Amino acid sequence: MSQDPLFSEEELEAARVLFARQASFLMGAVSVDGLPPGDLPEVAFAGRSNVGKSSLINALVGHKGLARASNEPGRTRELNFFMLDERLRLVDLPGYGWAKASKVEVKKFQNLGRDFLRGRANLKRAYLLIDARHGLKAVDEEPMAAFDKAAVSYQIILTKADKLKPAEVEAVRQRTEAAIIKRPAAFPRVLATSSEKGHGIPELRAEIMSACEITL
Ligand SMILES: Nc1nc2c(ncn2[C@@H]2O[C@H](COP(=O)(O)OP(=O)(O)O)[C@@H](O)[C@H]2O)c(=O)[nH]1
Ligand SMILES: [Mg+2]
Repeated sequence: MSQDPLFSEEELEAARVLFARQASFLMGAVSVDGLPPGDLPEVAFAGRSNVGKSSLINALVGHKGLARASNEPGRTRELNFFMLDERLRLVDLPGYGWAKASKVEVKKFQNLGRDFLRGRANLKRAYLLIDARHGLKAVDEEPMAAFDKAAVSYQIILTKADKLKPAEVEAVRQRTEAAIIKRPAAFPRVLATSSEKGHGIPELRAEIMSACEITL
């Protein structure tokens, strides 16, 4: 896939080293009253249920069971915090677009996500995951509007790139970049990833390291 190199070899290597360090599940929160202190930089992952949020977190830290372990029923409806190297936290936001969730439940996840975004000064960036096979859908409008409203800088990540041909991924990537051009808080660049094959993972690690202003 023809993504121009964004980071130097040194930056990619530093990010690899950082993400190879100790990663652990910290806690799940069902309301913003029970959050960890805002003393460390955080990045959050949002997207429809099944888009690949937990798999992406696992791929980033090279630890297959990390996010999966917190994936028991119920857990996917919480804010899940993962600690990396005692220096930053990865936050798995509740999935949206649940076909079977009631309206009341949907509202609850939305409120939890929204309250978190609004009040989290140490949230450095949000990543909105979109299935590369589907591209942006009407259902993704809601989180984008929430990020724009809360002025949380966010970047769109295409997931499951291995399910398409490289040229198809590139077409979706460019189409998605064109679609978000006027979004005030959206990062203009869309990154294609595959948690399965590792595509785009080194670059995403470097993006996160840079967003959190971490140096080794
Ligand atoms: N082929 C492929 N499958 C993936 C990838 N990422 C996730 N999946 C699959 O998609 C399904 C949902 O993934 P999961 O990480 O649980 O999604 P979540 O609900 O957003 O946390 C699982 O069956 C994963 O194995 C990927 O990069 N490539
Ligand atoms: Mg999950």
